[in-house]
Amino acid sequence: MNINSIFSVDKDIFDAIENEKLRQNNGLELIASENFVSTAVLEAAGSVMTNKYAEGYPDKRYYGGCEFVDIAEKLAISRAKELFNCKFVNVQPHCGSSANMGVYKALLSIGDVVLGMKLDHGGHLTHGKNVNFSGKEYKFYGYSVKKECETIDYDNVRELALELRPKLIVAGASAYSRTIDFKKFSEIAKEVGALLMVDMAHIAGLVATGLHPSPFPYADVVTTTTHKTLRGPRGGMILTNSEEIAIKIDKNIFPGIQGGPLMHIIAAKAVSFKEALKPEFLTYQKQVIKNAQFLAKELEKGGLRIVSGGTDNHMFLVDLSSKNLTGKEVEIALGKAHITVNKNGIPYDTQSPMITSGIRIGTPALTTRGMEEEQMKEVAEFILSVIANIQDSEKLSEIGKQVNHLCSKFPLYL
Ligand code: DSN
Repeated sequence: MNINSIFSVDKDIFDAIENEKLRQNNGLELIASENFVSTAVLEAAGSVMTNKYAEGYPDKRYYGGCEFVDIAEKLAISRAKELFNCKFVNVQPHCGSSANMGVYKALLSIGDVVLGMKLDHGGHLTHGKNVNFSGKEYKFYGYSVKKECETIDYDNVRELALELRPKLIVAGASAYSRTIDFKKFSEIAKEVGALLMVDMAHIAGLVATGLHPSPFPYADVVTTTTHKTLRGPRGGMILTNSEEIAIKIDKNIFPGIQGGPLMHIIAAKAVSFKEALKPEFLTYQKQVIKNAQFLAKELEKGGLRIVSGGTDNHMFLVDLSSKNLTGKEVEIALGKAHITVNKNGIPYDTQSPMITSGIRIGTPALTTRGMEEEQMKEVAEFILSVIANIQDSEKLSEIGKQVNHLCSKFPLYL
């Protein structure tokens, strides 16, 4: 048995990991869908459970030797049920896309009509984009946000639903900073005889702590990732209160679309759910929202337009068009100053998705580091200064040093 460390086995990967650790440590991570897991979650994700095949579900496996991975999966399920107050949970989806695929396969037939949020209005690739399996296999139609206030146009959702009679309505977003009215979605779904799926991937941590209204009891089925605001390992999960739907979901995840579950990741999910059940997690999520609202205000004071005028959650979009800048160039310039964001289309964007007029900013990761409003003020100053000096490489590297200094006061994984 080779018990050598990664350092002696594979120096290239060792270096890549160390450099990634340094990058995470030294820079400001503002990607709204990213976070930093605890050492306990990291340990479970890097554990020997990666070695185990466990096709099937707890106590009903196709392999022997599953007694300990069964403990992990049962704990992940029971903790998720407690966290989200629901009856059935499947913790096996490898990611958010497989969770969504599992639901579509369980509830739809190829070619069925589905209504989801337009990607360029804040939706997700798996909510019907034509280049994605969802848009290829099902007839997805997109609902919009209103042009004047950039919030979901529920009248448009209802009109489309009445006209198209979808089998499923998908609520949930990847780039939407306002509270989503799940009750309204469910009223529309009921009116047209559709099922309602909520993809709460971005806001799962807020839902778990009651800071965003829960999709239950309104949704028939809920999907999420586990690594965003929920602060678990990368992965997906499906939740429902309907036994009939749960049975279909289980069959469609395994053996439908996946083989052996990632037991090390399921163990890490269980650890993160235990953490999320603690009172400190509520304090953390409250600070995530406070930081996002404070940062958005500071950027607004500095002359940037915030899409929809602010945020109710962990993220917001910045419209750069009045500065005659694109999301692409600002993402690159911020990167030079060790600030990581992603370019993002804004509603009714005139730029292509590879260029965009906006950037998306989220506070879950910086809040995990312990940063609060005082630091958000500095972060806003850094961002505004990068934008004001976008062509000045020397200034960008000077800001980068200030960023490193701020980060050194909030160390990660040391
Ligand atoms: N969930 C997306 C994001 O918000 O970054 C990626 O698929």
